[in-house]
Amino acid sequence: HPITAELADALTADAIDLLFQPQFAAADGALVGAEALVRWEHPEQGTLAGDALVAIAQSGGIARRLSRHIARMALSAAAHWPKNLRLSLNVTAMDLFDRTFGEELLAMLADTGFPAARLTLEITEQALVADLDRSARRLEVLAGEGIRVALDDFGAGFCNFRYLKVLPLDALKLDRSMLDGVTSRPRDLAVLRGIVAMARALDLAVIAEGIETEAQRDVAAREGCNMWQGYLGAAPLPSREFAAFAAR
Ligand code: G
Ligand code: G
Ligand code: MN
Ligand code: NA
Repeated sequence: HPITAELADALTADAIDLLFQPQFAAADGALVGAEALVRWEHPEQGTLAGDALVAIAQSGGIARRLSRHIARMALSAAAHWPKNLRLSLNVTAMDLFDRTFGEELLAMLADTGFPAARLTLEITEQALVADLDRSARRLEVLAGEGIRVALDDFGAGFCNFRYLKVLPLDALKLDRSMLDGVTSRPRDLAVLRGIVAMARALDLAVIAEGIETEAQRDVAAREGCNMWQGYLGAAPLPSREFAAFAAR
């Protein structure tokens, strides 16, 4: 497949971009960290985002290479951030099932000097379906090193509550569809309330994503979400712009 060869070339040429979307504390609006989001500016196809890139890499047998490249870029950038800021990194099922990914991640933390305690791995529900017990074991090793784990896209797609029982989770990241209607539809608000109550009972932090309006942010904060992320605060930013944003 030609595009997988192009992606391999782009990795070699260091031509893959990593953006950082700010995340804020709900209580006072303070910047608390950023999520790394990968992008590839393809000459003909335009901007390819994370999902597309991961799919191309998987079909070309270079998924491991892409994951390592992203992790290294993200940790290298985050190592220069103010010491109070956290990094969130998306990981796939393949990353979790790959025995060496965890070891390499820990080695990259050591190399870059970014502390494990300031790293959060965002895992999607979909990513776990293949083998939940194996995912749990892999994550427990990383959690033992101080890395936090957030269940991403919660409330969208395939949602299995067994994940909440067996995975070493620290946070739930609510899919933006969970926040869409909270300012206008009582049912949507009731669902948000229920999820936040459940998260509290499980001692999980809650992060609301896709926050686009002040009204949404205010509801999220009032209902007990701990953090939020979305265009209201900032779009995903190139590394230098994020550093400037963090310095303000
Ligand atoms: O901002 P964007 O449209 O790229 O994000 C879409 C989705 O792509 C994210 O929700 C996430 O699931 C995935 N994604 C983005 N960046 C990464 C990445 O660095 N690694 C992986 N595995 N997935 C990513
Ligand atoms: O991996 P995750 O699903 O958390 O990635 C966040 C996704 O949501 C990325 O695709 C990012 O570009 C996108 N995004 C971030 N903020 C907003 C927002 O306020 N509105 C919408 N519609 N999308 C957002
Ligand atoms: Mn994510
Ligand atoms: Na998400």
